[in-house]
Amino acid sequence: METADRILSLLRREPVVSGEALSATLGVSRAAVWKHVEALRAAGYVIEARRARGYALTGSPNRLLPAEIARHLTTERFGRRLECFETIDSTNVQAARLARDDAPEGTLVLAERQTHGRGRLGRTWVSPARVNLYASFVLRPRLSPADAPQLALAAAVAVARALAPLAPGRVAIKWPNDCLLDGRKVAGILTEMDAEVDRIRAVVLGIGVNLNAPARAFPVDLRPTTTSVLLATGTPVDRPRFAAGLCATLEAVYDRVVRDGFAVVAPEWETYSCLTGRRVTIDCSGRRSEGTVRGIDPTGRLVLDGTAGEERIMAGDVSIVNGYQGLGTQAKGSGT
Ligand code: BT5
Repeated sequence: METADRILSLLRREPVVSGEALSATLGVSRAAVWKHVEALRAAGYVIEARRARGYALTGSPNRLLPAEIARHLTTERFGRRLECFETIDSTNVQAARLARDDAPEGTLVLAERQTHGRGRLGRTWVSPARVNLYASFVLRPRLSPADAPQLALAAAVAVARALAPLAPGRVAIKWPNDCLLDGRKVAGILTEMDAEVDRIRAVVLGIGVNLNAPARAFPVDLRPTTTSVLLATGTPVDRPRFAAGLCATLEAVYDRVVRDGFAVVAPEWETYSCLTGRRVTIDCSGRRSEGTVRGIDPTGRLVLDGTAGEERIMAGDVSIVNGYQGLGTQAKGSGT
């Protein structure tokens, strides 16, 4: 552990710690302690100097700093190896680089801001600085490449589980893997795969969640269909705690899906689905289907009562015929 991290953990144990005690415990000079305290303050920690008594930690930054995330981490693998960037092109691009360099499963890349945040099919993910979560995980599932889309569906369940306690009963999943809050998009998922014909080398699972973004952070044309947790609930999210919580829900859901298949989380997925029973149109690479959504099958395909009978659809963009407003789900609690 670095000296600054050790200072933080000592300050967390006692209301006030003297400079002398810090210097003796850490085996560094008082001047060095002071220098580290100054650096921690610059990083956003509120450390008060109490005259004749010492230092008191009275506030932590709402920033994606490794030490802040590690404090809340309860996982075995997910987030244990962690890279945090102030600015990056795309966390998915960096995670893919790490994957090629043999990064272990669960390796996590986070950034405070993305200059080229990516959505699916070449679309853009708006990534304002220091307010949201931009996360990419390296996964090495023992699944056939054909089953990889199930990972994105599973990730949507993990994101919904992480969000549900912040806005109970208001979080929904829109197939395949958008997360909505009060019917507006709050999170998106992008999976990218490096595979041979019959074997996955790595999957990069990218997750963007709008946590504390104000409305002005989004382009005007996106505002009617977009939200953040802060915008929807009025309560700011503790971002490092949320990041660690997402690692936990993801590890739990992912391990089950890889072991037993998507079918085991499909019922939970359904409790969040805002599409079941709705009339939709689905655009699947230029091919359009229309019908009423019946649900999801055990492999993650959307089951549609279409004009020409039942259809099972693997991927596509869904539009709800009567619009998004008033979309609810059957999920009432945290979904755990
Ligand atoms: C997605 O694409 O929803 C996947 C987004 C994945 C983003 C994460 S962030 C961390 C990691 N690194 C990356 O570079 N990407 C991943 P798609 O379903 O194609 O939705 C994209 C569309 O959502 C855009 O065309 C906009 O209409 C809308 N959009 C863009 N930014 C948004 C935002 N911040 N919040 C809500 N909607 C947004």
